[in-house]
Amino acid sequence: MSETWWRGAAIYQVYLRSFADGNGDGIGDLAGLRARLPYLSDLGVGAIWLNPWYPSPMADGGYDVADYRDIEPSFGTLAEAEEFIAEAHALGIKTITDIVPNHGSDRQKWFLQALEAGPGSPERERFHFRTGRGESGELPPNDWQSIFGGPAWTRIADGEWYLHLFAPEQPDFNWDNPEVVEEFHDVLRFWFDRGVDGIRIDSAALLVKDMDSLGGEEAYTDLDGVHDVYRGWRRVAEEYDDRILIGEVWLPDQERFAQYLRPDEMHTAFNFDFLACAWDAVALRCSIDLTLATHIPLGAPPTWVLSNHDVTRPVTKYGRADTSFSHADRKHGMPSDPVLGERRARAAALLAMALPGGLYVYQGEELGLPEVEDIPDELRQDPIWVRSGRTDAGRDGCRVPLPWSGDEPPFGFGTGSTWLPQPLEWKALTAEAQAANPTSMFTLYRSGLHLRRELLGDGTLSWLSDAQDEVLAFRRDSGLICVVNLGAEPVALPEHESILLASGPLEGDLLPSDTAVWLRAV
Ligand code: TEU
Ligand code: CA
Repeated sequence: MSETWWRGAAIYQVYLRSFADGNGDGIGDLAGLRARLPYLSDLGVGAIWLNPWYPSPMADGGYDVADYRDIEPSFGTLAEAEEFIAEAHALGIKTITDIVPNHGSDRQKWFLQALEAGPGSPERERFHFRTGRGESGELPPNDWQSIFGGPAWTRIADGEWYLHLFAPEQPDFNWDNPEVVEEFHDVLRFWFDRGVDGIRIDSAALLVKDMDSLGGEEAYTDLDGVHDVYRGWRRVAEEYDDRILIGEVWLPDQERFAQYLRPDEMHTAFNFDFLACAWDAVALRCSIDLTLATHIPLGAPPTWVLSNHDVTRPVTKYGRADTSFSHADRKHGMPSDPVLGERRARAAALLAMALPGGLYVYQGEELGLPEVEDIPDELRQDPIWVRSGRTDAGRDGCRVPLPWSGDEPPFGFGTGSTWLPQPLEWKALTAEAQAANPTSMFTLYRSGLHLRRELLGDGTLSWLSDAQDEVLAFRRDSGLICVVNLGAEPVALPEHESILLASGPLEGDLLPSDTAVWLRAV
């Protein structure tokens, strides 16, 4: 693949602890992933992005990193990670790993040293330690709130407080400290030296803080200094051939978002606007146009994300009366029609796959897994569940171990019971059952991803429908036409030479409601 492999790639997201278990302890691992590489190759993905695979106490599913230069023992060893990278390369699949720069684990060596070294020490300067307010410092230094709920400050034994934008087990690094900057350059080189092709940058718009600010997002989101960090990272990436930086940049303002894609910063970033958008033709058209207008002038490929490990599974989301998504309201418990949800999720998949640029597929999306909403309370692991005062069920429901084969749990995931329970109904959704079924979600994804390699990916589109239509129709550079009917009534297909793929059955020459089709133009 060329230097621009990533511009149109389909990147498959592996949440390792729920992908496949190689040693029977109920936790996914590198052995399980390596054994399933042929599955990913057959599915037709160009790259694999793995959520954090480093040693971690798992207070936030691995986003609390205890050692940036090693592998979590329950996942395997560094040697196995290197073998995995080589095996993926042999299949033409790139590897992307996740770097978490905003915060480390409270068990990470620097934080332990900071606790030991005491107030005023250079070790504490690598974090945000402060004295508290009130007569004896019993009140936090300011009123900033954690993104997971509750105060963003925790007090330690000697009376100082430290800042954590997420859980208390995730102390924030001080990005004004040159040692922090240097350390992460070195971590990037560590993984690039081991053959990693790309880095996904966690919570990329945070990092730099204005400690004098009263709080709210503007105190720690998208401050100007953060761009210096990524300019430095880009220079490191360019010491190597063909390595990329992918930002997790949640910013509603597209102009601010675009700043991260300047030629001396990140190569690409997730487009969450599309993910958050409701199943509505006018809204989707708006989101697509805005995305294209943001990316094309910068020369950056747009990206399309239908789901990830932080959001509600698409078949559940699209089966609800309100089909939009926001972190502020996950709509847990809102009824969802599974038939309608699957129908729309299939159409959405063909839409996202046909759009110009890069595509992200989160494990299980290709199996049409629903959100698991009835996980017993005592088994829930997401810190959001506890920190929100149990008002937000959190993200465990999209992180349940995958069903691979067989009639009962653990459905070929491994041999032992899984770390989150799998619903019995997943019998019908195993990869094995779906691979044998020509109309399954898996078969749709596999066909779509293979055709996409040939005919889609990076490039441009021209609209055939109007901005106010209930039908989205566009033509790609290769002559492929994608039509999605979001209206209630069937519509006539445009003139075409042949039908390449459809998300559901057609009614003769009519495209039914909530259905998408790929056509070869005449
Ligand atoms: O997420 C960053 C983030 O701010 C949101 O996606 C967050 O999960 C959401 O606002 C909660 O409602 C990244 C990771 O993707 C996520 O899994 C981690 O928990 C988070 O960073 C902290 O590292
Ligand atoms: Ca295991």
